[in-house]
Amino acid sequence: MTLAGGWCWFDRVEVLDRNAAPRLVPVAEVPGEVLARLTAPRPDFAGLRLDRPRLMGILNVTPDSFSDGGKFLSADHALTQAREMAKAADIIDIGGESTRPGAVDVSVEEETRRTAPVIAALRAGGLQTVISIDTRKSAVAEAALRAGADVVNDVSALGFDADLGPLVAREGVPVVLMHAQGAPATMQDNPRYSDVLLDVYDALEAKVAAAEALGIARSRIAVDPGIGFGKTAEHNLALVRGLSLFHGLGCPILLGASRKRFIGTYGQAEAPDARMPGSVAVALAGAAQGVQMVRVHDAAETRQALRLWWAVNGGAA
Ligand code: HH2
Repeated sequence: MTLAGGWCWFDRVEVLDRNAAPRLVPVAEVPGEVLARLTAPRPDFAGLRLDRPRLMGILNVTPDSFSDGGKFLSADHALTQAREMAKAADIIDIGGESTRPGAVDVSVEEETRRTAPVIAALRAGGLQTVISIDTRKSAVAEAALRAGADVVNDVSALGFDADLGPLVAREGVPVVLMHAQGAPATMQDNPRYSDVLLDVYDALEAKVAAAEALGIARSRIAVDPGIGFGKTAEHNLALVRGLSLFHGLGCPILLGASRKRFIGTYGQAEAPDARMPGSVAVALAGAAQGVQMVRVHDAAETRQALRLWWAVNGGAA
């Protein structure tokens, strides 16, 4: 069977149960509706076909992001970086508020001032790459959409600002719903799960249902396990290992592991900008499980790695 109409296949399914050991069963034993969710080709996302892994390049227009904070705060630097990234990325994700552990909140005015003019300038300059706005706030998202953004990427999965879901529904734009446990300021204080993979799955399932109830079509929703958002290094590793489970939600999956702390932990790379190789390794691990989109700082390097991974595995040209 083909996984999500993509480039991976399977002939068995692992059944996970909170109260029993995992067991492998042949596809013939899998209920029809579960199999349909796992196999159905995903609709295009923001006009992108999901028949191969897509790259989302990160552009943080912030003074304090954990990895690229302060580097692209001036409009000139942001524009240069976005144009450079567009050579390798399918989507450019623009954010004006750091959500790193312990980050402080930014006002709507400041976040809008950082992001909307950059998006407008990119569009005025003729850039056609899909742009997502990385925000939890409806006013910031609205200004970004007016300026030419195509996608809303919300690390709170529409849980922070009650007006953001209705805005997404009204505008008919695609949205990324990311799982997070707790608010950025405190989320790394002793995060706990009974079973991290199943807890995140169930939480995302509820978020997708809530979004649908607001009138957001499932075909416009992508899900993201939220690496590093209220998770220990072990939690992150368990989520990356079990990524293919999330295909059961019937939505495209986005994975954002780039340069995060667990890459430093397992990769023995203290400085965030020394974590590119480990980030590429995790992006390839995602591609191997059929993850349709990976969010990265190092777009050119990840693109090269994905091209080779694709060619070696016999992917279509
Ligand atoms: N991670 C960050 C921000 N936005 N969005 C999605 N969908 N998935 C993620 O994993 C994700 C995200 C945090 O990383 P970064 O933007 O590099 O840092 P900061 O929040 O410090 O700006």
